Amino acid sequence: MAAPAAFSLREVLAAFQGCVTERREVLLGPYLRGWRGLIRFLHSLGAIFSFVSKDAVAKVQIMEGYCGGEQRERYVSLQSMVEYELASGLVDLHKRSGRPDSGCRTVLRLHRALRWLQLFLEGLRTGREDSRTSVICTDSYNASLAAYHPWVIRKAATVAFCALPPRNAFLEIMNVGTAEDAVAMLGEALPYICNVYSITQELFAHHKLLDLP
Ligand code: 1PW
Repeated sequence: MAAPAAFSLREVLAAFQGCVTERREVLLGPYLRGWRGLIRFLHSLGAIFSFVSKDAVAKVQIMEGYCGGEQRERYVSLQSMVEYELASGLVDLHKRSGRPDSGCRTVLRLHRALRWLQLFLEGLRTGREDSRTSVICTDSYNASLAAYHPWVIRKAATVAFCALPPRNAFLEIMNVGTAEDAVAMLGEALPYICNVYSITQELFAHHKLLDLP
């Protein structure tokens, strides 16, 4: 059996780079590949992060089901998904009704988490060498995803963040080279994540989907 390819965060971030088309559509295939890679990365941070990754795994699985299902051609991009699910009345807009989770509400959760990732990586990139990863992570979480989480999840997340390694060790786990190489890679890759985030935000805002239950 071939050894698994060395994991590098560079490839994960490249998936997000490849998911925007010339017409500013966000392709679900590379979007989910990016998430799969991020989840692998979270696993490499240790068991304490498995509760963080578990929900992301569940969300990615739901989306992979749609992307490989009967209506797969409707799930090529976020734009085609939104159009299809809204036109077919598949999205619970006010209250969950017990129907299967829509692609729209599922992607919305990943989208909010992507904002956290973006802020976190940006904080890591611009942070001083001696800055604490756990503080950067907590600050970025509080400025984004925390607003959508009940107290008990916020608490558990904050405890998990304390287990993060120091900044330079963290940059090395990314497997991009030295800490300086990792910082340079983040500088290149982050604009692509930002772009995916803002296109999705615009699309969901336009269709009033930012508060889906
Ligand atoms: C080191 C930084 C890495 C950032 C990776 C981002 C992973 C995001 C996963 C956070 C999950 C926390 C626990 C789960 C909470 C769910 O209740 C919540 N899901 C999310 C993604 O926020 C809401 O999903 P629900 O309950 O409405 O189906």
